[in-house]
Amino acid sequence: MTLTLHIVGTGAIGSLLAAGAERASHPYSIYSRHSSPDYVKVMSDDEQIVRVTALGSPLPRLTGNDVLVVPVKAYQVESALLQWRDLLSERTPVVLMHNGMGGAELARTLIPAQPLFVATTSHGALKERAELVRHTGAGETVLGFAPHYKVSNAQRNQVFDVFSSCLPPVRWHSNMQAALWQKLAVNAVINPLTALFDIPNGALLENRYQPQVSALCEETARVMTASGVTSTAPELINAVQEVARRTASNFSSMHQDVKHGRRTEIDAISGYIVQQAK
Ligand code: KPL
Repeated sequence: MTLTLHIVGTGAIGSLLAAGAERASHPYSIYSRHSSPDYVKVMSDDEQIVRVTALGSPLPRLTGNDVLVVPVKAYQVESALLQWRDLLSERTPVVLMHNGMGGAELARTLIPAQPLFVATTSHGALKERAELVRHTGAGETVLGFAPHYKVSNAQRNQVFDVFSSCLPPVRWHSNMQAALWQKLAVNAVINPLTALFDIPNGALLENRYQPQVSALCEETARVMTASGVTSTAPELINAVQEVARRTASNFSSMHQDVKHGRRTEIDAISGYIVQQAK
């Protein structure tokens, strides 16, 4: 059975997912934070445009034939879950997709009975204007159960199939805690440094930034290892350099947030590491 995809918000990744669903003719809805319908154009790297229409309120009631994906900023996860929790059946799977940590812990208190997954993607997407998202680079999506959650194989396969149709390629990860820490470590270096120095991701490969890159990786590897996910500074430096190379001309999401005077995800990224260290 194919699950209908429901996407919260018209952020860059949510819009990319909707465009993928539109292209694959996969049943989906995307919901705008505004009360009236909205539209977003998503431009792929070959300049093809897919237009998706985002629905406003009232939000629908979901069943076990639906999946709710929450690709919002870390600090918006709580309000999104509060907005949707009374509309979910106990069989509706929920997939969290945000930078930084803390979402799964929050979900455990707000929607404890829900089948819960987490996903990260290295596809690059940039919201250039309210109604225009650009797919800036192909990547892959990593999907798994949220830490301490486990659901049936049938449901796992259904959620996997949705992502395989809409945001491929998808890799199933049996230890998302490790995958999320890995992504967190990369974000904790690239995001704040690119925002502070006002540079694209690729500039971080220059020699002059290596002292900060090494110091952050050293510190993060120690906290990561103490939290039960063994890592070393050289491993993290390699991971950071690989992402910086692959997304060289992109501006990180935190660079964009600072540039546009928006709230950043620093608390869920660097703040989480500091909190774990304590
Ligand atoms: O996830 C990102 C972000 O900008 O938030 C990276 C991986 C750094 C790519 O820009």
